[in-house]
Amino acid sequence: MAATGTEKQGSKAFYVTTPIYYVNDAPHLGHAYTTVAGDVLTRWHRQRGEKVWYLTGTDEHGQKIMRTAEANGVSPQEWCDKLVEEAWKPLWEHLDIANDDFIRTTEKRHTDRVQEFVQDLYDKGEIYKGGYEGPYCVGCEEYKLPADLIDGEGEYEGQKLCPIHKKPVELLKEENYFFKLSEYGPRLLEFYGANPGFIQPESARNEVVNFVKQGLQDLSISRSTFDWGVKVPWDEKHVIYVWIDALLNYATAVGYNENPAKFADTFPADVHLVGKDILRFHAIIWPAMLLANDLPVPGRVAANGWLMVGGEKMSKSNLTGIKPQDLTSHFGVDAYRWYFLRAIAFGQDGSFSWEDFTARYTSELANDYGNLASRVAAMVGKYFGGELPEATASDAAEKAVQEGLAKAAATADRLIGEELDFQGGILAIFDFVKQVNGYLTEQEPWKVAKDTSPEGQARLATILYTAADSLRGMAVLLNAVMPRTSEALWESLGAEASLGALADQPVQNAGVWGQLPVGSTVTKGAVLFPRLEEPKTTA
Ligand code: ME8
Repeated sequence: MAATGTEKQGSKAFYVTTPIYYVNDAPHLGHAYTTVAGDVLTRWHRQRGEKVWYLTGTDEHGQKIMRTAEANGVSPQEWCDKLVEEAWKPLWEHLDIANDDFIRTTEKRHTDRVQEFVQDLYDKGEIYKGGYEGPYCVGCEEYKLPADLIDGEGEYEGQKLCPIHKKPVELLKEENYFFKLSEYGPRLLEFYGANPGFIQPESARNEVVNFVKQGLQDLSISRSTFDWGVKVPWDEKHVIYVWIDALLNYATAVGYNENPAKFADTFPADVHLVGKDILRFHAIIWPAMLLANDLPVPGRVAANGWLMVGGEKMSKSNLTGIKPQDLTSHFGVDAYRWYFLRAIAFGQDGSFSWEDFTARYTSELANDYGNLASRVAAMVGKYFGGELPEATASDAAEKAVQEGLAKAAATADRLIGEELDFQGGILAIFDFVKQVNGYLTEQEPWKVAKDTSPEGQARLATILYTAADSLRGMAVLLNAVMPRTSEALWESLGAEASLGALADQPVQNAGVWGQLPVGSTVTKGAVLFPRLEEPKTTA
């Protein structure tokens, strides 16, 4: 966990969350996708000098976890402890996720506050006792509407299946407590209307609005046929429904009812990142819960699309055996962080293949970016003994590069920092990488170097300074996405000594030309993106 940048004190933090993931199994590529996106977004904002809070964690109650633990012959708590410590936290560390906190729903700081929140709603008359009978999907931990189910085939012939998990639903009949969700439809629609950016992308927003327009049903918020959960405070035969418990993590983790100053400085979230499977929980139930308890609602719920394999949503059951670590050991952690955000438009579905990753790694990272960095460092070494020369003979070609950097920086800041268009932002930066490669190809510094006249040497110095300051800009702009290689490039440019730590470079100023001081010691560091070992195929 690393907090960097110069923080503005006394202001509300830019607060970003991931879903808290079920710990019935180890994390897979889909979980890592959302978590890396949040990490890039929060690193970007930290590097703007903003105060930031990035939260992730684990969802540990409910029937799904309980059954998994039973099947493995351990208690649910033992199961969760093991998975969190041996699988979840280590992966986030491995992927350089700089989260500020990690909340587990079995922690007392969470369970006590959940009870208080639900008790408050009960005292306000927002909760009543009733009965419910309906199909339940344990995979989703959700009562389903009969109309949403699909007909089973093959081994499930004659049964009704959950459309997401493609597994039979269970018919449950229970006495439950209900939250008066149905009363919140009009307020929610008014809120969506007044805040058109609340749900992202647009298609997801329309789906939610149409769903609410059809009329909401009250929500069962307790379960009484098992006990792995937070007890309903006024009726201990019930446990609180796992989704109510889980959604509240976003409040309990930042001091709800415990640390008013922290809560005021952090809550509500500016961005809840979610997969589109859980959008309705975040865009309907969560704001309704908050409105019911007079708490502020979040700024934005942004849904990412599915990572697909063989045309199916990548899930714990159809992972085709690819773990995040299989990819990082082949491509490296930075390339991994970059690839999914680069290859897939955020909000859209996208497929993974070894072939596509290999092709993009080789052409964009190794050839375009990595080679540029090593060529420029090598030439500054060869022609100027590693001491960055001054640009005294700039002309139109240099001006175009300077403008290219300013444009890339402004575009990336808007797209990554504001619009969560990671692909667009990364592309803007890599267009600039291409531009600088084109500039060197045209300027041919290796030929200019043969001209030993003062004019020739001034041109050579100008070309190399221009390329080196461009690399300085790239290191700053790519630091949120690829912190390790950006750091390596920063070192190779000798920038630390004069400009200070890379993470302290304001990303919104990355496009200001000429920051790398003349005289910086440029060294040829390790290759940023080494040649890949034997090719791998998806088939
Ligand atoms: O839903 N493609 O947890 P979960 C993209 N505990 N993203 C994917 C994905 C895929 N194929 N598969 C998973 C839960 N994800 C609840 C959340 S929050 C209060 C409670 C990501 O372990 C995506 O972000 O099933 C999705 O919403 C999340 O993992 C679901 O994780």
